[in-house]
Amino acid sequence: MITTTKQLLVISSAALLLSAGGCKPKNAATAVSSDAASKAYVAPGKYDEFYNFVSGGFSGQLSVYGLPSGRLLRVIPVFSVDPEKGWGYSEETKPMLNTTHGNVPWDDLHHVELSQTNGEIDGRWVFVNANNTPRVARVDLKTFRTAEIIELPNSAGNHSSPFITENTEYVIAGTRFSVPPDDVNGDVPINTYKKNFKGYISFIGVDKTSGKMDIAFQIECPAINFDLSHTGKGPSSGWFFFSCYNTEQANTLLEVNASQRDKDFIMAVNWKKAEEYLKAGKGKKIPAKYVHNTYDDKTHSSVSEMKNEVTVLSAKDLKDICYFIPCPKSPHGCDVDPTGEYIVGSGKLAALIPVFSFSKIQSAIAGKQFDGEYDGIPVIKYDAALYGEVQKPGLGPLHTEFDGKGNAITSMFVSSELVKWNIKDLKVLDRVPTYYSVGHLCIPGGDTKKPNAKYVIAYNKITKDRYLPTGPELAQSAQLYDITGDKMQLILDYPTIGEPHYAQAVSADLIKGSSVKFFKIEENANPYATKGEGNTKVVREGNKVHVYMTCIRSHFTPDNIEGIKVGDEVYFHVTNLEQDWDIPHGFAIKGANNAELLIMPGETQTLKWVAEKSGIWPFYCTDFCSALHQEMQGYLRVSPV
Ligand code: CUK
Ligand code: CUA
Repeated sequence: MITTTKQLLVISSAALLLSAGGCKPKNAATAVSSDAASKAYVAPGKYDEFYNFVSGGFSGQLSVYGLPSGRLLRVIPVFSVDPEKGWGYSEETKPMLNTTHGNVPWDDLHHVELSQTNGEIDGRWVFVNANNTPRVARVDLKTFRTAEIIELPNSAGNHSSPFITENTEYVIAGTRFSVPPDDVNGDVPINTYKKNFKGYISFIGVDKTSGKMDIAFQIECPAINFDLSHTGKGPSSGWFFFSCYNTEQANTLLEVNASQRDKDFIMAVNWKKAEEYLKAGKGKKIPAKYVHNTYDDKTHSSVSEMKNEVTVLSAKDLKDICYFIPCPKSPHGCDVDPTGEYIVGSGKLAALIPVFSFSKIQSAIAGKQFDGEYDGIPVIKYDAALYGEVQKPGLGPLHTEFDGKGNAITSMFVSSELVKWNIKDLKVLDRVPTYYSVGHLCIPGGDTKKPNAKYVIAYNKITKDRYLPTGPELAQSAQLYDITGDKMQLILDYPTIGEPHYAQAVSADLIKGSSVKFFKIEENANPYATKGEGNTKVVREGNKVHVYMTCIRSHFTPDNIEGIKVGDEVYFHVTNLEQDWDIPHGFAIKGANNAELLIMPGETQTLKWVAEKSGIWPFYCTDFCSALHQEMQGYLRVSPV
């Protein structure tokens, strides 16, 4: 969540005022289940039941945990370089981080969304967003690697993403900052915000078979900040819901400006209707530059492509694709229940949780129960859309997930707790403390049609005294609760990598069977692949020297390289000849300032290295691969020109 210190002050003073809600945290002992250890215990050699994909926040990475053990299984670099995976250093992986701003090897990853078929997780891909330089990535769950990254034009800050439709037709992304569109000169006074700034929503089409993304179209909306979103399902299929803040359209968000209004909005988007308008030719092509990067598992390399235009629909001109619904005080989470009928808005500064009804929204639209328009977009009357309010749920409601048994669980940032409530009668059923200040929460499948409600996991913003001290900062923390009974029971704490915003979990059975164990060497289509030690060679082209090298337990071929001159650019094209699971080799050379390679079995990766000084330069394998790993080394000689 994005909260300034000032806002926090406002929230905590609200907390003091509102603390009559009876949500004082119980002490930890009562929250911990008496048989917690056995519930979280996965015996050595046994597999976990769930994969948990957890946002790494400002680490730019995605981490993968096993549940219920809380074991860290893997960290997947997405918007970051990562020495442990050799990601972003090789010539093959570098282009993945290209943008219109050059190579951007960092970002702030917030949300995680698993691909779905018929509204259920299908275990094929996981989509994640970059909040800073607006991008969406697709991670392939066969390889657990980033397969694709697409930049979003007309956007700045990509918080409200990636949220997907029931059959992964689209990944949807709303801009956090409204900005002047890319095709106009953006050099305008900031206080002309209302006039010159716009809020764009991107609809990224996803190919059913390959998963390949491209921007299908964008909807141009008034200058507003999109925060979070969720797709409709069942009756609300074809719709999308966004939380929006700053409906004051203030260009400075000091709270005097941004919290003037009693209510901000949820924006309901009829994307099926938008598709019809597109087909009818109502879209306008506008110039917009964005970069699209794809990694290919056959060439083991990535390509960057520059795109130049995007098709835009205007919400204002078309009138009936977007509707605003008032939602109390700075809505954050915007969550749709498994039936698709109920839409839960969570106003961070509100002392209640409004639940909207999709069928009421439809009747309100049909009967034009509007409270006028906001920048050309109809505003549905609050009461006309409202199903009801959860009263005094706790303080600082942020996000809601569903158990599939008619209940919702909402995270309360200010009162540090998870609150379970019934969707039909809106009564609070249970509450448990979190340690501390929970942000997102996750139930496996908890935002789909079919939740698998065995656990809920709280992702906390503050750790404080939960772990052994590690200096001024502690790892952020996740907490696992058993929710099979009426009462939620804490069973495990586990640290996370970076800030865990959203996370999703899925039954391991959906993924583990199709995991790639190695790449077939005969299918390796990297132009620099060497498919046998007999084919290794050193080729000079001017001052570029290509070393076609192989590695296999436990040697490099060639391992003595001469004939390199000062000033040469040396490209080590290293092919790992192993055809066995979990036998990567590494490659590093003394003084390499762009780090190392890590080459998976059957793969080729290239390290560029400039020979700056004459002398002898040792190289070696960085990944312990056999009893003779230490012997896996070689020398390169550089001579004066
Ligand atoms: S956000 Cu972090 S707690 Cu970026 Cu989804 Cu709500
Ligand atoms: Cu190869 Cu160590």
